[in-house]
Amino acid sequence: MSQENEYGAGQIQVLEGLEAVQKRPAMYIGSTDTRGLHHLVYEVVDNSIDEALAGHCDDITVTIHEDDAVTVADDGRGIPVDTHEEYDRPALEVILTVLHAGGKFDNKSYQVSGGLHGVGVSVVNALSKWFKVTVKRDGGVFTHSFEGGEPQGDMERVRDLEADEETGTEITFWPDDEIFETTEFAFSTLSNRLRELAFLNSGVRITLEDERETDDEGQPLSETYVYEGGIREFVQYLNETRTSLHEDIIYFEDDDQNIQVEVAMQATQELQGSIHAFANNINTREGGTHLTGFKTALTRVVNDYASSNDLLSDLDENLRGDDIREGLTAVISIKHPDPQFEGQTKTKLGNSEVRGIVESAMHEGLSTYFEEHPDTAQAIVMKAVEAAKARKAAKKAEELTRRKSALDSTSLPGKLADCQTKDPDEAELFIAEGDSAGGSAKQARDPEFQAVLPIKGKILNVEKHRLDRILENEEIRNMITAIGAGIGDEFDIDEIRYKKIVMATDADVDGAHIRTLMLTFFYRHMRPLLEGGYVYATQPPLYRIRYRGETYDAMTDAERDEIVAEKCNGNPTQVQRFKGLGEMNPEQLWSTTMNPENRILKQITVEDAAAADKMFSVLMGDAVGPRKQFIKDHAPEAEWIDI
Ligand code: 0RA
Repeated sequence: MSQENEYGAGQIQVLEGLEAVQKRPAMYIGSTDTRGLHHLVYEVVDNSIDEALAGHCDDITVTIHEDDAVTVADDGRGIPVDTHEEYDRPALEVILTVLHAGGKFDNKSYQVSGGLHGVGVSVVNALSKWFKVTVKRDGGVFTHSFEGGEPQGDMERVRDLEADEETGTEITFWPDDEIFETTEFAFSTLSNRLRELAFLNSGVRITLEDERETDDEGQPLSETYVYEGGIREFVQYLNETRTSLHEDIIYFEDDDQNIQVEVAMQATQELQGSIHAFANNINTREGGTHLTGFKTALTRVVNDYASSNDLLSDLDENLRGDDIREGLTAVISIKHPDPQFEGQTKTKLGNSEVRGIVESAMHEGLSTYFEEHPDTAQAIVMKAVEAAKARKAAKKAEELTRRKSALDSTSLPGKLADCQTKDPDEAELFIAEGDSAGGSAKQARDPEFQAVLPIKGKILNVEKHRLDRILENEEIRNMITAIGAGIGDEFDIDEIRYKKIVMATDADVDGAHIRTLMLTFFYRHMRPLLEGGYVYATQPPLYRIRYRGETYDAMTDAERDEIVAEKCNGNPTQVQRFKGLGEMNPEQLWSTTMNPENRILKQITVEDAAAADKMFSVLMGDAVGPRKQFIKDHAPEAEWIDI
């Protein structure tokens, strides 16, 4: 067998590797929807962050180009370019064409990011129409390019590295639109994650540029995140819109058995806690051993402090964990050489040794902190005592019975027009704003699988009330009973009666407000609904245009103008403006908003819990300044709230 043939055999193996990814992309990146699309960027950025954590990189730039190609550039050591012995090809090519090859480089064993999407850059290459890489390393500048994962020619050394030039890697890829349902990147999704990464890795400078949006001088929209204070600044940021109970941010760190632990926290006056746990930069939404260790130590230290300072005299029992966590903002971040991720979405940390390590770090750190800052300790205890008292009062007022009746789904609300099917996979619940839209929707629906629940305009702002008050609200009780899966800690996603819960609200400011109130409720008390992707919003058209027996719907003024010009020769028979869902007749409501054949529903997902928490407290909380700023920053898309 000639040398050439051997090389050929190697190539086949390479292609098989990436074909597996192309055949079953979801196995490698979770999904091919917008979430999977954004994971491509995170996958590359994770590699740059690894370089930063190893102390070789402090600047990362992510650029979204006009055609939705993305460039990630870093000043790390650069992907190795020397010959890979096993393959007899440049390591760069092997890393980009062989699954998991990146991990085979022994000197990368420090790697702490990854885990959830630590599948390797080759996966990004496999899922891109084209992929280009430039590496500065070993005294030279090297380039290579790929199409559909296949190398186009050989790696080239294009020039020598200038003496003062830094090493680094620059990757540009264009996601394959035949693989992904959408290839449009969302600035807000990327900015939330990149900001989070900058908080979690203090000192790393991350810039996000969007060339699709330029300012008056033609400069791309650009944001830079760099936080010397790390997760301390994260807590500060989360609390910008909350009223804190003490000035200082409590912070400590520890390193034990090669596991790094960091905790930052600050108590606030709010009712909602905001506790976020990360392992190797991954948001462990399902919690895990680090969170358990944190909670155990928190409850113990606060109770110890309270009893030894005689602060529990009004209370005939100890403080409970959830009393102490009421209104507490905290970020726990651990870095582990071999993290085990478990749970349905692989976002639960499983390593059992971590529990004790975090618990003792937290015990030691917080006890010391309390001794040195008695005012802060006092503020935290007083807030927890207040929460405990409220809890007991609520219990006395037979909160439990009320909760029971609210949960009891044997008696469905009178206002609900239920559907015939009892199969949640098929059943849809339209929650309609106002009695007139509700009435129209009841006539318009297909009663086989569509249920309609009308609710009165503005439901209660749940951000501002404890559960006992929330359950007194009839609209909220109706939603709980109709959905049928309980609420809060007792919410059981397996019991939901509909797998599409559609917020049918008008396309105006009031509609946006009501949507936000509903979303706040779902987010705070039925979060698995959002995490499972069961919540949707209608997107009714604004205009209906008729011309020569045809009808066209337009979502925006611009779309209307386009239709009038292009479809109606500038002379439409009729242009009807829909003011609200309530004004559509049942036929119009069916054809524009409810008929699965041609309606447009927007699925609401929670990509990032910390960002969502922050957004809800900005929009629904007490602080007026930040809310105005938020709406100003996000106008005009503030009308559409994406979490
Ligand atoms: C393999 C080994 C090493 C670094 C990398 C890959 C690497 C990958 C990416 C992707 C984007 N930026 C990157 N930077 C580095 C270790 C290199 C060494 O030991 O010198």
